[in-house]
Amino acid sequence: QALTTIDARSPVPKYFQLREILLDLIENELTVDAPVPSERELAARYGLSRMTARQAVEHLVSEGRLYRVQGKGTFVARPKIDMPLRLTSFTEDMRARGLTPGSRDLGRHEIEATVALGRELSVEAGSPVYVIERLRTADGVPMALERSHIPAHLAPDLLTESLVERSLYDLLASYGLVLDRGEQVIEAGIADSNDAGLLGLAPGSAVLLLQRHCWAGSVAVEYAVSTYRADRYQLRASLDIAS
Ligand code: 16G
Repeated sequence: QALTTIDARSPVPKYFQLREILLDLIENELTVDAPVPSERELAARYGLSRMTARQAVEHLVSEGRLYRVQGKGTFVARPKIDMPLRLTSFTEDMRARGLTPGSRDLGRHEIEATVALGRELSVEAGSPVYVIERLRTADGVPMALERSHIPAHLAPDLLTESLVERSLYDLLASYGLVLDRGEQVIEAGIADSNDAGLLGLAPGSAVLLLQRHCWAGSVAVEYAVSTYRADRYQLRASLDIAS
């Protein structure tokens, strides 16, 4: 069942060759949650040291292609959602993939903008701002926590609307706020125990921290601070030549 063999004379490091073999196995032969051979078996099968086998497996674990269960072994991870960096809503993104989007309401309230929040939304400190916190799900599985901040004067009564079944961007459009420009900052982060609990992750798991600013024309409409599961998402940007 070995797909290829390790070429000892190749300039490609052996662990990398094994990684390729394993990737081929993951993509073409094994299903999600299927066990992969142990490091000992891999080492024996491909004539490698345990160290080399471990290096290849560890690489794939850290990339999120495999996961380990203490005392049980190493298994094939679910492929991540490949999310293009575009100005789309969660609802649109999930539907485009044939997944059912969902939301759990974690809180909706009106606050007074701090100086910092005012700066993000181009409103004066003290201005009323709506905060909408949601747990976003795909086919019922928690994917992300989103905290959207929207200047209250732009969308009066927004908080009376349920956003459990409804897309926030659709709702904003009904106020005439059609988002046409966005900016996003992406950082690596670690889930704290609260966020980990909501996302169904072990505390200390890696997450993607996203901050998004959106505008409708020259009006700043949304400042969103989101936590996405790093084990479920990879982000894709298309790159233009810098002019
Ligand atoms: C996206 C945005 C979020 C926005 C939401 C609206 C990121 C990472 N995500 O998930 O800011 O609030 O879409 O989704 O910026 P909805 O229209 O489905 O409610």
